[in-house]
Amino acid sequence: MSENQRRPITARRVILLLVVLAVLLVPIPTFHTPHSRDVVIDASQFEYSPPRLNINRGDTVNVTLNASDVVHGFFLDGYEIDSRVEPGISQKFTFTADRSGKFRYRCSVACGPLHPFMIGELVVGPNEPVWRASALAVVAAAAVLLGARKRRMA
Ligand SMILES: [Cu+2]
Repeated sequence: MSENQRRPITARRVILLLVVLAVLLVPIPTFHTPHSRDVVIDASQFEYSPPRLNINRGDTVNVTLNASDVVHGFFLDGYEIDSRVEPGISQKFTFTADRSGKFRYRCSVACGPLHPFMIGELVVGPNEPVWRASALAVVAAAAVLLGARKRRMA
């Protein structure tokens, strides 16, 4: 190859090189293995603490339910979990967060005038490492396709 046949360094080539370097150098995360999560929920007139739970899909959730004043209930929409808790006597139950989305938990025992407003929210989200691995795979595929197209055009 003579001097005047050398390919010019284009912005596209630099980007392709950077993408390839990113794919090679950024460590590929291991896929999320479901975890076991221990959660303590305190029920009192007329709220749950915490009012919102964020859980990764696939996780096993071990709930300890406490009541600090009167008898309360805990009904989790979408998972059909119903529990009743008396003050001083904790209730424990376990479920697998196998459905993504937002689910309300609400009191299922008439505990006072504002009982209908005793509501919390469970958010079952996707696993972030899975999304990151998928994004890296897409970037790698795009780099391969761009490289193939460049070679065809050359
Ligand atoms: Cu209630």
